This record gives sequence, structure tokens and C-alpha cells, in this order.
Amino acid sequence: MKLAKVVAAGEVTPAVVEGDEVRLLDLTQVENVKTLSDILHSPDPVGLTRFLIDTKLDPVSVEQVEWLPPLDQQEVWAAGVTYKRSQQARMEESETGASHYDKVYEADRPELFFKATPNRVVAPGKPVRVRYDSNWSVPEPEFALVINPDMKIVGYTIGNDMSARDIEGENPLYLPQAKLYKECCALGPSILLAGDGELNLAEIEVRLKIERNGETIVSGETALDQLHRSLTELVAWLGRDNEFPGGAILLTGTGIIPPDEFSLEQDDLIHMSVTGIGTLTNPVVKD
Ligand code: DO4
Ligand code: MG
Repeated sequence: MKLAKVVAAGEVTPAVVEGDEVRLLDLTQVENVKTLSDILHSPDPVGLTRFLIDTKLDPVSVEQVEWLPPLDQQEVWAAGVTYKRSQQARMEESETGASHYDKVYEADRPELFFKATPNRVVAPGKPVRVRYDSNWSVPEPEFALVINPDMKIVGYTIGNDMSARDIEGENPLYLPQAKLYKECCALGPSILLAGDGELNLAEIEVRLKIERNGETIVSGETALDQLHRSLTELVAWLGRDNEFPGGAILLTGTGIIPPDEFSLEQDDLIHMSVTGIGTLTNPVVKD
């Protein structure tokens, strides 16, 4: 079951996505359930979502609603160098930082960094930004975990960890500037609610396609079984001596890196797809 946050008839509301249709939820049916997070952080998000579907309303087409990023107050964090491909690319981009990237790939402690506050996260369809002081920026398509305040994974979504590779490559201490700025992250389009069973990681593919003037100029794919760490391990590290009263979103790192000569430009269109979740599409702005 996929849960989204949309604006329909001027109201912000959580909704269920079923194929090309959206079913709005009626939150008046349950006391103390007012937001997407109230559902995500409830004891049974799947059961509650099913119960809240407004059966009096006809489903609406996905084109008829405005999409919002599927989060409220969650902090957005990201893991880095969790795929071999990312380790290689980072070692090549940084003369001074190569050994740090090499070591962190094998170390017990993963690289985890603060990625975005909710106001820096853009919705599906809205522009992500290339910093004006970067000449080498790329999108990073990442499988993202939706985590409740008890540090339980309650869902999955798609995250774009926009990255200024020239700034990060110049000096690893510039990482927060390379990663965290306005419109530096996109999330969505919806959250696949976690079921009871284990995910079959080999079956979950992550794909990236970048279009320029209607032509595909970059494409790539990976599968989640290429991830060097387990999802629960990453969440456990994030939760060490930390707390997230509003929940958290954790991007799990990229396994797809565009060719070194590629940098995003104004009006490029980025498509990121993950099996079972859908496609997150965002244009690029640089000014
Ligand atoms: O160490 C730099 C960031 C790594 C990252 O964002 C990734 O591997 O996805
Ligand atoms: Mg990343």
C-alpha cells in the first residue's frame, strides 16, 4: 500500500495511490490522527490507512492532485559510500580525501550525514537546485527509509541526494556545503508502507534517467542487493544516542554515478525509479 501527501480541493491530505488513481483519506474518522506522520507513527500504519480511505469519494486521477513531499517534521539524513561504485567515484574525485572514502566503506561505523530539513525538500515535479557556485553537480538516486520515533522502518520512498561533486572533492570538510542547501533534496512520489515480511533486495531495482532537450543523456541502474550494509544496521547507527521525535527519513546511499564529464544543467529532467514505489521526476534549476 502506497501513501502520499497531496493537495486536493485546496486541502492538504494523505492519500493512497493505486495505479493511476489517488484515494483521499478521511482523517475525521479517528481522533488524534491529523497528519501523514500520525498515520506513519501509529501502531499499524497499513491497517489505519485502509480504515481511513474515504469510500464516499470517487478516486481521482494522479494528474488531478498536487503532490507534496511525503513528510512533515522528519529530519532527512543520508548514508554515504554504501555501494562499491560510490566508493570508487569518491576516491577518484578527491585527491586529499581518497583514503577516508576507502576506509569508511569497510569500517564498522558508516558515513551518516544530515541532509535536509523539511523546508529544503522539494515535491515530485518541482525543481531541485544546482548551487550557483558549483560547476559539477549530479543527482544521486537513493532508496530511502521512513523511520518512526521508535526507530522502526515503517516505509520506503525515493530520495534525490543532490550533490556538488566539485565542492565535496575539493575538501571532504566541505561536505555539508556540497550536500545541504536550498532545494537540495527531493522525496516521493509516495511511501510504500512496510509489510511484515523481509524485502527481497535483489528484486528492488533503482534506476536513473536524465533528459536534456527531450533526449536521454544519462541512464543507469543498480539493485539493492549491491548495498554493502543492511538497512537495519544503518538505522541502528542513526539511532545511536540520538532521538527523532518527529521521525526521520534516511537515504541509503547511491549506487549510480553519472560519468565524470557530466554535470546537471538548467531544465534537465531527472527521473528516479524504484521497483514497487514508482518514479520521482524533478526538473533542475540553476541561477
Ligand atoms: O561521502 C560523500 C557522500 C556519499 C554519498 O552521498 C553517497 O554515497 O550516496
Ligand atoms: Mg548520496
